[in-house]
Amino acid sequence: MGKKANRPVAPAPAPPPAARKLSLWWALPALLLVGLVAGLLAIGWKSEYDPLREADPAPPEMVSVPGGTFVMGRDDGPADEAPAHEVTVAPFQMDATEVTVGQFAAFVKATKYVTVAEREFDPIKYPNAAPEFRKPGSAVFFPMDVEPWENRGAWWRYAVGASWRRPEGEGTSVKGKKNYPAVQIAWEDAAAYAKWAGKRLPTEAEWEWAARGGLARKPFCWGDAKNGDGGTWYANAFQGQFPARDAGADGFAGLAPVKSFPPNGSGLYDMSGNAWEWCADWYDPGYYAVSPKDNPRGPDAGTLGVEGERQPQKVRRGGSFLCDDHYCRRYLPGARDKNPTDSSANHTGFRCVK
Ligand SMILES: [Ca+2]
Repeated sequence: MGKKANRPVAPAPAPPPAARKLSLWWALPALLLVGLVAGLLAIGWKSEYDPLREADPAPPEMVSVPGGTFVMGRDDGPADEAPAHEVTVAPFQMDATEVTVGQFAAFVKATKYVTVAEREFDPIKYPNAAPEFRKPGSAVFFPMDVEPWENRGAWWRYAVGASWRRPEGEGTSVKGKKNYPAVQIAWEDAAAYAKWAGKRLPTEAEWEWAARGGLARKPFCWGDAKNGDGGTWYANAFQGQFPARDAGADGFAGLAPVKSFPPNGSGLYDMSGNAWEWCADWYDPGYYAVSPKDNPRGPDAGTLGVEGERQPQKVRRGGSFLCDDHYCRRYLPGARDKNPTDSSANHTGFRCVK
């Protein structure tokens, strides 16, 4: 009995081998995974934000835009272009041209996407819409003999049936225009295309850096010469008396096929004129005063009521075939414009980056 009493207490039974295996099974791979993700994030973060990193080779429809630092905006122009401020942008790739009708048609064919302009009227979203806006359609430019400053925007009409397929409304088409920029594109249409194409819309800073094509603080994407000086046309804009009659001295009254004018220093076509191009950024007229220096991505939201905005707006850049030197000079690389995300018109398209 005494022997029995002095027997050492048996150790607690070991956990079954299966349980021990299970705990080791997740612990080691989990640690490795955490380490791997942290490492990849660190590399990705560094490469995305390093302006000196070499640009990746571009696919055929895109060009590589190197990173760099430039002066964005100006102090002697419209209030929303001030203050001039230094911005650094990392390298990226940009579509050499505005997204064409042919490219947009491929997207629609693949996805059955319906653009904002083609959608049935939504009385819940737009309870106060006037009767004429209650059919699918979009804004179309109609020439008229008015003094533009006293009749701002009077030349825009809502055309029933206008869409990227029928840019000027019922009875018009894009037949034979595969190489024209796709227009009547709302911001959300552009964003949907970009996502499908594995791309994204450019930030406003990327857009302006690319538009300047390596030229520092020049008024135009191509330098100092005025459009048409010496008979050389650099951009598809408006000649003649705006908005009554586009004389088309640059060869086009209205849109032009992409690549109809020479590229800028970055190898990009139509960064000035032809069609407005949507950017990723929300619009805030005071953003330049608070913009970070490195890779600015715009404010968190669009402003309301600052300039009479009833909806938050996204930035668009580059001007269009309707720009001229008297009324709309916004075909300059630093000029800004904006519109609500659901708005479209026959002078507004886009291009993508990645
Ligand atoms: Ca023109």
